[in-house]
Amino acid sequence: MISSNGSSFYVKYSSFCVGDEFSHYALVLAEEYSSNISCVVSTCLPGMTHKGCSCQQLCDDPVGMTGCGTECVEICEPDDCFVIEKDAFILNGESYIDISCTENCTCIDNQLSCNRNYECSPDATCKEKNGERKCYCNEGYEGDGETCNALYTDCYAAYQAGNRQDGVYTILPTGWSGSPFNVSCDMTTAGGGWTILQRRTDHSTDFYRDWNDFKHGFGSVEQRHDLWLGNEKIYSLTNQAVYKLRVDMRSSLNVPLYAEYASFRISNESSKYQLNVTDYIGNAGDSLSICVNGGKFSTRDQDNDGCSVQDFAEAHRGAWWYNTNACSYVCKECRRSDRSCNYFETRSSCNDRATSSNLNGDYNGGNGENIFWYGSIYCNLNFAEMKIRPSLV
Ligand SMILES: [Ca+2]
Repeated sequence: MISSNGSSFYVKYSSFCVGDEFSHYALVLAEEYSSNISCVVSTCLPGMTHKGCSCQQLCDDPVGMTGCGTECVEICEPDDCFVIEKDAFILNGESYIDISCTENCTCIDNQLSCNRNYECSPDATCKEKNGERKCYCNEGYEGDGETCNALYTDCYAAYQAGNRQDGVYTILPTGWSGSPFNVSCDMTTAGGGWTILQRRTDHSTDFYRDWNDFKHGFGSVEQRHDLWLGNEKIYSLTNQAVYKLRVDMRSSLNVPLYAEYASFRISNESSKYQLNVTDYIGNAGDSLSICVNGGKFSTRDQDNDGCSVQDFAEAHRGAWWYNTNACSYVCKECRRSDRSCNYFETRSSCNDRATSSNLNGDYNGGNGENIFWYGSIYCNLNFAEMKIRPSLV
C-alpha cells in the first residue's frame, strides 16, 4: 500500500482462508501478522533533522504490559555542527571559513564537510564583512573571492577584453567612489567600444526633468532604450582619460547623420558639469562648438545658461549646456520646406532661443522645443545617441 503522504508499506498474514458458500465466504485470517509500516518522515521541528525511524512497543499499561502494540516513531536529532575555532554551533547548511581563509566548512546533517583548497584570489582579501568572513574581491574586481576578474573602466576596456556584442556591461571608472554600474555598450558602430551616454528613440521617456534626474541618470540602460546615463557618471568617465564623443543621429527625414569630437569632457557638479569639446568631424555639422561649448548644464529647475532674462531649459523644454555667452548667432527656426536650417540670425540679446543643439528636448516637441541639431542641413531629429570612447583609439 502507499499512504497519502507517499510512504509504502505492507502487511503480511501467516494464513488467509475464505470459507465456502454455506459460510457466506467467511474470511479467516491468522492472528499472526507482520508489517513494515514506516513512520511519517519530515515532521522534525526546525533545527532538527530526520535520522530514521524506530519501531517501539507502546503499552496502555507499561507496568502490567497490557494493551501493547507496535508503533513506528521518527527519530529527530539536532542538525547543527560544532566548530572548534568558532567555539560555537553552526546550523545545517551554514558554512564557516577559518580565520586565515584557507578552509571552508559546511554543516551537512551534523557533519562538517570541509574544502581545504579554499584560497583567496591574488586580487582578494580575507576579511569579515557584515558578520561573514570570506575572501572578498578587492575594489575594481568582481567575483566570489576565489576568482576575481577586473571590472572594466568603460565599454572600450570590455571591447579590448574580446567582447564584440552590443549589450550591457558592468563598469567601474577610475575614481568612481560608488558601486560598479551598468552601461549599454555599442560594440559595432565605427570600430566599437563605445559607452552610451544618451539615447532618444521615441516619446515614451520624458526628458523634461530636474537637475537630480540628470545628475543620477534615468531611462533604460539595460534595454538600450531612451536613457541619460547621468552627469556624475559622465563626469567620472570623461575625467579618467581623454575621450572622443560620437553622436549618431537620424533626421526627421530618416537621413543618417553623425558628429564626432576629438575630445569631450564635462566638469564636476560644483562647476555645473561645464562642457568642453574640441575638433569636430562628421556629416551632421558642428552643433556643439557654437552656442554650447563652455556652457554649464541647465535643467528646468537650475538655470545656468548665463542669460538673466531667459530660462533656456524651459524655452527649449530640455536640459543641455545652453551657453548664451558663447552664442553670437542662433538658428531662429527650421525652414518648412525641407526642414533644413540655413537660416541663422545674429543675436542682438540673449532674450531669444539660443542653442545650436538640443538632444534632450521634447521628442514630439514643436520648433525649438524638439530634438534638434542645427549644424545639419536636416535639423530636426527622430533619433540621437551620444557615446564616448578613449580618444587615442
Ligand atoms: Ca537664464
